[in-house]
Amino acid sequence: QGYHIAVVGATGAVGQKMLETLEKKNFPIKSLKLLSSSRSAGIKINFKGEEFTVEEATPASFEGVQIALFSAGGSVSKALAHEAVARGAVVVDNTSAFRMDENVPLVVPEVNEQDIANHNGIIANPNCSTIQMVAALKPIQDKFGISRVIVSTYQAVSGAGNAAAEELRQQSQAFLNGEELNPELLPVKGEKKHYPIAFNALPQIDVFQDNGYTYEEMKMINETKKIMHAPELKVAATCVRLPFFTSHAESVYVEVDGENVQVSDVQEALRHAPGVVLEDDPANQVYPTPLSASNKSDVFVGRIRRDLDNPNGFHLWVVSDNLLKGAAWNSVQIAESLVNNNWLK
Ligand code: 11C
Repeated sequence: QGYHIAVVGATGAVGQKMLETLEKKNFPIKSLKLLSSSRSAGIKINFKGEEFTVEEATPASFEGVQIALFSAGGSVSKALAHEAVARGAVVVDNTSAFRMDENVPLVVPEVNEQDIANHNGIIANPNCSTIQMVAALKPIQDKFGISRVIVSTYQAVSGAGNAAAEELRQQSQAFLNGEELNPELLPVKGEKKHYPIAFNALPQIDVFQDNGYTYEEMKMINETKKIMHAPELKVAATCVRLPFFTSHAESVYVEVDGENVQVSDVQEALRHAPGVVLEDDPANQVYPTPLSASNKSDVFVGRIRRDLDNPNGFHLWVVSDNLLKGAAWNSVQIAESLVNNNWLK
């Protein structure tokens, strides 16, 4: 009973969470291959009490694999995803390699699960900051229609990988000891300049595009329109990295089409939405934070209030674990949907 599964990028921040999630959700597995770049090959990983040795991913690794969960960076996906598909696997890709490809569904199951049915072997998992925002926007779109979204993010360092988390750890200790910080990685590995993340805020996630937006901001803009099937939706984003480890938080401003929509209507729409938990009680200081959302699968929403100038405008605070709903859990949900709907083909 179960499926032949491969996890590509098994030693990375998201790969580790994918394994934890497969185990926790008891995904039906007949065989498991843990794959990576040659750099991490040979590392031993425990899964359900059994020791697995990570192997270097090659085209031949995918013989007999039914579902391959990729999270080893865009270049690995570009090199190997089609090889996996050619050998009969369905790929759930957690990188940006194929997200905007019109032949590749880009899926958050609570929003557009049905798009999975049209896959051609690859299904893309969106960017973490996009996933949590569209999960919160979808119930509002369904009930009232939406025309404009403006988001500012407060993103955890784990979004940039284990090495970025380590950089925050080391710099925090150095800062408190009054030592030099020596930033080497953030905001972007490979960029000319680096800035300290400890006790700081960096308004750059990923590289700048010609229009002045960063790639992270453009991902939020373009992916949101694709997932929500709303090419005309107006979206603007400012993405900021902050010095905490897990969960992204977002201040989301949304304009609804419906007339006379009340805060309680928006709360009601979100209260019953799949994968969303409403934590919105200012009188009792109830709202989500990155720490309260960490290690949980859901998207948490609070601080819902009407704009003071535009009666159709609402402000929301949206928080979710970037490595779980933002990556590993969303990928495993897609795999579950493939299996449960008989969409493996
Ligand atoms: C970050 N959102 O926090 C990014 C990480 O396209 O899947 C996820 C990158 C991606 O740095």
